[in-house]
Amino acid sequence: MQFKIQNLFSSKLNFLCLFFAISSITAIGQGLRTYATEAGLNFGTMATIQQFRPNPKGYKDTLSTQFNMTFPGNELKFKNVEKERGVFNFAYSDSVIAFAEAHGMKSRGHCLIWHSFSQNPAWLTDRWYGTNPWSRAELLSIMKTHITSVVSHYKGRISEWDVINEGIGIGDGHPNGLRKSPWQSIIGDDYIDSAFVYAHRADPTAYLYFNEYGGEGAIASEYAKRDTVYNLAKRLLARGIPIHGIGFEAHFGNYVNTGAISANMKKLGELGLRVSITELDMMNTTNLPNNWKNLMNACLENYNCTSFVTWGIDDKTSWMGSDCGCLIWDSTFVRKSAVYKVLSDAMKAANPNISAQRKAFAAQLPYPQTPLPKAATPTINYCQGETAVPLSVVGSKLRWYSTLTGNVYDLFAPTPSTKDVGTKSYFVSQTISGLESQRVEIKITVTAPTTWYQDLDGDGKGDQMVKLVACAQPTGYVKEASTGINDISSDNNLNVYPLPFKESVMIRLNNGDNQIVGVRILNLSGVTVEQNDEVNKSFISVGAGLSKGVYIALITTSNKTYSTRIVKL
Ligand code: 9MR
Repeated sequence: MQFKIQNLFSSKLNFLCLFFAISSITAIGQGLRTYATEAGLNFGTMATIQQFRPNPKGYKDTLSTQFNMTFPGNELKFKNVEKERGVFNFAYSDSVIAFAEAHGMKSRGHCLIWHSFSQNPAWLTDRWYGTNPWSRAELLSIMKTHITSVVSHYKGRISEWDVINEGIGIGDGHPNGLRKSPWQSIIGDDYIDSAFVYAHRADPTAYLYFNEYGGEGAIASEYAKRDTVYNLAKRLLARGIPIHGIGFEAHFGNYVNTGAISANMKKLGELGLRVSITELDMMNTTNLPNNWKNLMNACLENYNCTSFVTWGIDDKTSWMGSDCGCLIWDSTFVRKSAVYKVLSDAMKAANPNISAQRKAFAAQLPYPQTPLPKAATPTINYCQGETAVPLSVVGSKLRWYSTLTGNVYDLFAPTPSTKDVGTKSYFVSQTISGLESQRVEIKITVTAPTTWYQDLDGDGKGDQMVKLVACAQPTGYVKEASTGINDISSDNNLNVYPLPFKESVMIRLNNGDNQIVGVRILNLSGVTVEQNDEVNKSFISVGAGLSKGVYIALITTSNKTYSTRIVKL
């Protein structure tokens, strides 16, 4: 060691190198980066190609001494990374990620799926609309390839991904507030589920985010959007989707209600979610440094606020233009002392208990490694035909998300035997508040006796989400009749016993026009035991031998009123 030190001082040049190395270590020691690291916070910024490549005014030094997280702002967007279908270009993003790694910084991945027409390649958008649009299966497969390739390329290296960017469209008329983007319109609402599942599979160590602007809760007129994001996250979590965080873009104006933002962070934390401020810029930074202070404090007081990221370092390359004065460094790359000071002071004063909590929380592995929220218990009942709804597999249970109620039901825990291995249709149904019901046919590939998968892309191999096809039976709602399925009535010639519902369920099919078109008895694995598909009848029956005896279900209909009788022979 002594030898090395002597050698180091042996020339003026080496002495200067050491001097700069020491001063840069000193800068780290006193900069925002250090205070953030002490608070367990990722303090980050995206690196613009315009600044990063030419490296003006020591841009890279500022990046590595003041921030502990950086990533490419634009070059991981679909348009740039997969300009040609299936051909990926990571040239620029690799250089930024390598820079981050060389300087012990973390990275974000921005962004996988975005609706923006101009930010997607022409080969993709050419068939978003028009006479020959992508089919659901095609677009899912494109999405799967894209997400899998990009996330896998950085497996273990990018700590958090914006999986869906700006997927809310308040005013688009979607009942759950989703943006009616081509992704949503062609694939369906479950494009979000699938995107998260694909990303999680490609890198189970990465934290996956839904990134949104205007969902922060900064101003009252955006509370509806804030709540929409919250409700979506809650539903995704309830059905086992691996979502780990919400991105608050935070492109703010002069007024920011940081108290409301903090409350929103807390609420999301109660769902187990992280919050990252992902694209922060604020108008009038020079004159209103307290907006920064208050926002930083909102983050620091919530242990689940794990990243605080600005959308660039300096005003010159800000997407808002230099007149906005939106960032911490001005357009001549001089740091704005007031805002720099309030940020440093806030981080230095961070509550050590919360910082410790944040560090522990941030170290948790992304679920599903951790337990998921418990789902409600289902009631399997009868069917009147409905459109397909998303299902997922949680453990060995089939979990169904009802689009009518927004509820989640764990339907059954099938234990298929070895002979069931292969792709097979199962039927499930759910009564909604006694009036309406949904029924779906699901094709499930059973690869092992206790493992159920969905074949999402038609490649014959199981995926995690369950594929749904439209109900094969006539659809339509019919109000439940005066007598319900559990009603037991007597028949002159027969003894009447309850159907052992614990082991079976009867389904009445109808065409919504006072005609029964089928009746069947299913066991609780959803497998039809017996069925009768006679059409246009006002009286129909089906019998089934179950372990407790032979049962016959009789249904008569008149003027859209159904009578159901269950008899045991
Ligand atoms: O700042 C980004 C700008 O350079 C790009 O031209 C533009 C389109 O890719 O995206 C800007 O960043 C956006 C981000 O990706 C998503 N949220 C809004 C940001 C500002 O428009």
